Parts: sequence; structure tokens; C-alpha cells
Amino acid sequence: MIRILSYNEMNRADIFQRSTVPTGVEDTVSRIIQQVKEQKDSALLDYCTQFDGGAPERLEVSEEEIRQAFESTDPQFIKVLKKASDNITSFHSCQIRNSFIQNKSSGIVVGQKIVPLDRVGLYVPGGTAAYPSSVLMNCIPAKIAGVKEIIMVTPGKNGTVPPAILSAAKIAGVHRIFKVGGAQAVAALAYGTETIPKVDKIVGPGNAFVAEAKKQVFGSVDIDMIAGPSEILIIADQSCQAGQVAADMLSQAEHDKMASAVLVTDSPRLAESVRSELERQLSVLPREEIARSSIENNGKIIVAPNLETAIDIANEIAPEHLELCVDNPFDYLDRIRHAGSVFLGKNCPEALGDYMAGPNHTLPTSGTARFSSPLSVDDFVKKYQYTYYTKAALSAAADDIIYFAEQEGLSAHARSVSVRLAEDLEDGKDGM
Ligand code: HSO
Ligand code: ZN
Repeated sequence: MIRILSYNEMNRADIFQRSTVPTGVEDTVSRIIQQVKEQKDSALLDYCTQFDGGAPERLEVSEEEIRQAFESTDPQFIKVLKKASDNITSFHSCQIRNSFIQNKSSGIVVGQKIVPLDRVGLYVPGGTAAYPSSVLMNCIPAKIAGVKEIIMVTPGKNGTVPPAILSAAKIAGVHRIFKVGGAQAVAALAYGTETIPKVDKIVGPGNAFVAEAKKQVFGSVDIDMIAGPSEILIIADQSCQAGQVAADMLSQAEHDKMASAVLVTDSPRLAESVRSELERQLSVLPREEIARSSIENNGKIIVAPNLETAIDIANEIAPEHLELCVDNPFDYLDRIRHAGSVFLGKNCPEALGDYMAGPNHTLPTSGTARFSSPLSVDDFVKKYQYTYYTKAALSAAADDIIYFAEQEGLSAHARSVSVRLAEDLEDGKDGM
């Protein structure tokens, strides 16, 4: 049974407590990374034999395998994947940033260029956590950013990758796919092997081993985030239907025993009816065992004195997903400061965003929404800046630079300016 807590000082610790994942996999992961660094492909093939039911003939998925997978995927699913892909593309296209150039009148040009990453690695987990939706969500922003090469890695259980995953990869525009998973796949992407090219950034969700591997290779390559358990916080007023609120909580709970679903409401009556609805719906859920464990261990219902306090609680928790199941949700939007993705009103279950609406479903978890953002086109670009001065413009700035350099005790800096002024100004052909 889920716990109901009233919001008061005594319950603060309980209310703001999050599920924490014990890992203790650091040593195993660093051994795997070392092994892949040293023995490259041969280490990968050994791990495939050990964990994935055998080493594939080739690590790379062939064009023919992708074609066959696409043909064997239900055409209705292909249509839905394309629809989702269009919505994700349309949303993320608005995130494209422009380079800028400032043309100052006095012979000065400064600017900033946006440059897509050259090569990105996308990790796709195996088993029941192999979500075609995540392939779209991770690949499309990279594509829109203009990343030249998108490499996907995913475990090939007994040599095969689920056709729906390959179809989603084809629709999203993944360039190359390799059948390898786990920490070893992350190591291969970070350092390169004979067949898997080294990438500049690794994105995508994974189990504790994958998360730890991403942490350990960070610095050699960039990573998107260290994802914690998935979370939803629902703020619901007294006019909400308990059956709908419970259904939304369970949609998150069925992901993982560590996932958490929290309801904050100003209605003690709704709190009680959501609790009974959860029991009723859990008993008919195919993934009951996972969802029940999540609800019982990490779920909670918090009764707040009013909706304003409910929003304060949400801001303090900074949940990955926040549903505002209230009338006139836009009235509250400006008060939301910390959340990964906000679902406004009573017609927006989180599943809408997991699959279809267009905003990304790779979101900051574990309270990191206080300082980080959903996966976006920004994750796949970097910037450089540039400066151009004519000789006259440098002369005009010289005194200030020389003075500044002297204040820092850096005389070579000062000299690098003064030597230029010493030259005959007539010599320079420095017109714009
Ligand atoms: N809710 C998950 C994403 C997902 N849901 C994929 C279904 N498929 C992220 O928190
Ligand atoms: Zn989901």
C-alpha cells in the first residue's frame, strides 16, 4: 500500500527522500574498460560470448539486416514511428542556435560559431528496456544539430537486435550500428577499437554498469548525463479523476522497481481514492511485480494545505516529469522553476511525452533538474569564438591591454602588443 503523508515539518525528511541506487560496480567497470582499451575487438567478442549468448560473426549490423528488420516490423508501427519522428523533429528544429558575428565599426570583428560534434555514440539498452522511442529521442536532436556520424551500440542477444530498434534507428538516421552492450560498449565508443570508431560524446540510458562506465570515461569523451531512476510527480486538485491519476503514476512505476511516482494534492479525499485506485489497477497490470515494488517502496501521496504549497514541494523535489493536473494550468506555469518536463492540464498523461508530443523524453533525474535540462540539439553542438582587429583598432586598445597585463604581472603579454605598435604603421596592409 502506498503511504499517505500530510505536509508538515515532521514529514519533511520523508517527503523529500529519493530512492537511491546502490551500485558498487566501480571496480568491475574499470576492469572492463581497461580490458577493452588493451584488447579492443577481441575483448568485445569475449564479452559478447559471456553476456549475450555468443559472439556475433560481425560486430557491425549489416545493411541487409537493417532492411530485413524494417520489412519484418509491423507497417502500422513504422507509421507510428514516423509520426513520432516528425513531431520530435519539428520540436527540436526550434532549438537550432545561430552563429553570430559582431561587426564593430572601428576595424573590429568578433563572433561565435556553432559547430556540430563530428561523431556521437548512442547507447541503446537490451532486454525489456530496449525502447524504440528512446532511439528516436536520442538520435533526432543529433541529426538536427548536424552531427556527421551517429554510431549506435546495443547488445545483440544471441546475435540479433530487436527489429523495432533497427527500424527506429533507420527512421531516425543512425549511420552505423554495432552489436555490443554494457560497460564494454561504452569503453569501445570512448577509446575506439579496430571496428568501432572513437566518438566525441556518448548519450543514452543504461543499467548501473553503463551509467558507471559513462562516469568513468567522462573527460576522454563527453556524456549526456548520469541517469538515475525515472520519476513522476503529479500535482492534482480535488476535481481530478482518481483513476486517471493512478494510471499516470503506474505508467512511471512499471518502468523499474527503483522508479518513483509521487502525488501531491490539496484534497485528502482524492488522496484516499487514488490509493484504492492504485491497488485496483495494480492487480491487473501485466508488469504488476515491478510497478508494485516501485509504488510500495518509492511511491507516496502527499497532502498539502493548498496548490501553492504543492508547487513549492515540486520545486524542491525538482522531478524528472511533473504533471499539473489542475484547471487553468498555465496560471501556474511561471511558478514552476525545477522540473525536467511539465505536462499541463488533465489531458496530458506523461505517455504523451514519452512517445508523441515532440519534447524530449531524456530528462534530468534525481533532482538534477535544478541545474540541467532535457536532452536537446544543444547537447550535440559546441561553440568556438573568434576575434579580428585591424592594426589601428589594436593601437586604440593597446594602452588598456598593456596596463591590464602589467597588473597581472605578465610582461610578455604586454610586449606582444607593444611590439606591434613599434612597427611602422605604414607597413601594414591591414585594411578590412
Ligand atoms: N518514461 C521514460 C521514457 C519511456 N517511456 C520510453 C516509455 N518508453 C523516461 O522517463
Ligand atoms: Zn515512460
